[in-house]
Amino acid sequence: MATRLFNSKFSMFCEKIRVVLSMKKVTYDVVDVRADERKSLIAFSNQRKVPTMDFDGQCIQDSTILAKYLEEKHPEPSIYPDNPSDKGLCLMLEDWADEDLNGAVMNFRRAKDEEDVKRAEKELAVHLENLDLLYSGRDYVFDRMTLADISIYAQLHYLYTSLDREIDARYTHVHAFMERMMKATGVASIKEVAA
Ligand SMILES: N[C@@H](CCC(=O)N[C@@H](CS)C(=O)NCC(=O)O)C(=O)O
Repeated sequence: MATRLFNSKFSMFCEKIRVVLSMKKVTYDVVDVRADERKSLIAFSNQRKVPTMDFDGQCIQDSTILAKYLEEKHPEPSIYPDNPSDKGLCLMLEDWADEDLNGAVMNFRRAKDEEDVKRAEKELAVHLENLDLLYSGRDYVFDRMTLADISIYAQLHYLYTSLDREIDARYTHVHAFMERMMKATGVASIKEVAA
């Protein structure tokens, strides 16, 4: 019996969960889904998406559900703020990062020509401007690192690890945030992913 993460190294949603697992010091085995073209993942879970986890035979899928499950199983340190109202905001930001910010980042992957790239840059710039304001004068969204920061970091990090792109230097607070997150997650270079 074991805890297993069906993992794809460069998936932003897998990175999000790997950071949560590391924060909570959960030990687990990694199944690289690219090694067998997802055959063992499909055999275990009947679907193709990662992150998927195996908790002694119990299958749990989706990074948001996994984060909640891990928090229940391993409450310390918490990935959510203590205050219920802040927790609501944290969950909204997690959802925003997973959906809206992810959409803006993935536009680069889907881009077919220079026009598409220009449109993607414009859309991402709106989010980066907002994030730069959000992280001005504070290290994290709340008083310590929470799932809001982890979710935002995982999406932005994908620009470097998988799209060979950089965040414009004018977003100084976003850059400082990325540096903090790299330090906290043990990532030595921005092109590396959290193990
Ligand atoms: N909402 C899901 C998104 C997961 C997701 O989109 N995973 C991608 C990799 S980043 C995947 O496995 N895609 C394979 C497929 O859809 O066949 C989550 O939070 O876990």
